[in-house]
Amino acid sequence: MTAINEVTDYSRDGDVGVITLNSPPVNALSANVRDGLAGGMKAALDDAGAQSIVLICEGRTFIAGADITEFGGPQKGASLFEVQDAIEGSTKPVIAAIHGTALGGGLEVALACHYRVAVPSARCGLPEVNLGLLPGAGGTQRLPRIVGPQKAMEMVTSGQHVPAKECLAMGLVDEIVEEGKLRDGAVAFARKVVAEHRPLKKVRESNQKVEAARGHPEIFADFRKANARRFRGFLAPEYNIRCIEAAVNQPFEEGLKTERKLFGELLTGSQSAAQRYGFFAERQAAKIPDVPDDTPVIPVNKVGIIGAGTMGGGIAMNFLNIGIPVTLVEVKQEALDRGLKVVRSNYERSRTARPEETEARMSRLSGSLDMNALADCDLVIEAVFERMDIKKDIFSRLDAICKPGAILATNTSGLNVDEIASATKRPEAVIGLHFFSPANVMKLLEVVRADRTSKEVINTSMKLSRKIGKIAALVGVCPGFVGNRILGARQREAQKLMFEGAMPWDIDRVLYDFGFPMGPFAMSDLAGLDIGWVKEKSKGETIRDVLCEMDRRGQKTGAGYYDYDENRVARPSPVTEKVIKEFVAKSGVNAREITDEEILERCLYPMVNEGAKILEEGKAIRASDIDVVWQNGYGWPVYRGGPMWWGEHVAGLPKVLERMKEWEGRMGDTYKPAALLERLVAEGKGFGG
Ligand code: T1G
Repeated sequence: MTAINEVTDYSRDGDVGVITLNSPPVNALSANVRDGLAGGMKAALDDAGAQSIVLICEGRTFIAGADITEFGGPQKGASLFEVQDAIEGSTKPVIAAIHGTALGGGLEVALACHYRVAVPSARCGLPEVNLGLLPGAGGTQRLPRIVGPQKAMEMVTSGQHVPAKECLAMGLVDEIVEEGKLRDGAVAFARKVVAEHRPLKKVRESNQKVEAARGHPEIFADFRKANARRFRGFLAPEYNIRCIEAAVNQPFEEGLKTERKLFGELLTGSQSAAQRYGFFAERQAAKIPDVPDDTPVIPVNKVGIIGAGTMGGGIAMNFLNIGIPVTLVEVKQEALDRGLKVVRSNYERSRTARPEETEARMSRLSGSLDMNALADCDLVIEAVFERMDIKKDIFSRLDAICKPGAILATNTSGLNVDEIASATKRPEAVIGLHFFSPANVMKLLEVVRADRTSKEVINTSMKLSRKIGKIAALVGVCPGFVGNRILGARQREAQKLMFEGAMPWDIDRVLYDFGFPMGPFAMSDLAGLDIGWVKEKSKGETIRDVLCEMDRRGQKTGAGYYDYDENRVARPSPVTEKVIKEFVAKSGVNAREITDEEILERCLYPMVNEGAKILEEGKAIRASDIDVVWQNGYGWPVYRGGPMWWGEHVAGLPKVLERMKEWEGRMGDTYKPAALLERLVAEGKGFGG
């Protein structure tokens, strides 16, 4: 065995040369790995005893892409194109041996090889679109030549990781070898290629599938139309489609040039910068500075949930999905029956669970009217009404019932977890696990650390959240935690702007065009304007009161802020406009013209400011955690990074501060700039330091 460099070695297995990469954690195509590949190819081609070459990786996965940390930095080492040309131009067959995930540049390296083999558990994909990019090393030109333009478009615009079995069916891999025996399987396959004199298959030369699509521009038009809603606001999906079009309409080398040009445009754009930031922010959020990764984890093999309502049922599904039995506790039989029935219908409606899986999961779900049924649970999650007295009563009873070492969690969306913990003699076991509705779908989990929560309970909760497929962010105890607290700042401004002359549909349009899935007023109409509204007590004190008194309670009554047609399509309402104008006039406020720019600034800058307050109070570890919360729980468009990233890199903190001060002067200390914001601007720094 020859060490090519610190991450690559070359060895021979009989008459097969083997290039082995070993660059943890995911063999990303760093300069070292590229140099290793170039050196390994040279060694194999110079090795007269090697008749074929296998490229394989140590560790958890085959190459999982270009090294994202190198983007934007100076180009070092061999270029990826040189490496690919050496592989594709090799006079000896080169076989990629795939395990784990061959992604992005990793799959592009494999596509430059003459053959690919994989173990059954392997997956392949070109997920660059999730980073606001496109496959920039020939992937958009080689993939459609193997799987056809339609499938290629689906893969590069979804970023899906395609299982090996499907890759074999599509011709993306040539053979599935035995799990755990990848090297042997690949070497045997390489020998077969030589023994059967199989050609040095260059994907770039297989034009049949792209030529067949030539003269059928409807393929692309239909695809764009079918996905317009999903791609709204994103640049990368469209750029990916253009590259596949180039693969169909241009010769390979020309297509490569188109790909490189479009790749360069995306790489230097703000959308990709935001999405790359998001990639690392998600992984950073899992790291708690004072809770080392090796802090003991409490085994969670049985979960109890109190409250079988919408949240309780959705939460239960997360654990049932990963094989953990759940007991749902309710106070009344019909509420329990209803809760269990909803879980079953959720599974039956969902496309993710096959009937036998639904039965398996439902068999792990039990119900009880007796909280004592939770005595041997490792984790109990309370998901009942947001009333402190009810929660404290439940926690004091759980304290008496649950075994030592059990985690007692509350799903409150903003109540004081320290106070809830004070109802027990084991506050170190109490934590907030704030799921978002629908809890079996929404990715975000706010893990709320109370003053006395132990590090074991925190580490267990963070690790468990990953197991149930959630993106967790650790937050501190304060009203509304991180997500709802910042939402409060935006909602407050939206209401105030309406009071100053802006119409709800103008405010919604500005936020929708910014990239939010829906504006605050359309959201209120969807949820129902009468949440928390009491008819008997209503005195028309707010615009919402007046609308509710007029039975305009939202989509469910066909009218709220908007009017809705029979297909629930919203239209600005002359009735609401009249209500607002009369209300504003009656309150003596001089309504004024408000520009879209002011609406955007007024809705978003206070969010940045509130985020800064959260950071200075230590209620979030880092600004990127706040962005992870807003991207995964509140619809902040990922191509805009998050309120903190956007505030710093797009709006600019000096501008945010200037406006906050201007508004403080004009409208009072609700707009008082956070001390952290003042300091960072004074020091010319950002939230990342
Ligand atoms: N570059 C640099 N670091 C990476 C990386 C990458 N491509 N992928 C993962 N990491 C780090 C990650 O930050 C974390 O670090 C550790 O590896 C484990 O990751 C030219 C332009 C492979 C499915 O988009 O999807 O190729 O936090 O926690 O859950 O066309 O990582 O431990 O310090 O996510 O097991 C295209 C990105 C790049 C794949 C593994 N490739 N990675 O998931 O572990 S662009 C991707 C993933 C490109 C070319 C273009 C996942 C994974 P740390 P992890 P995991």
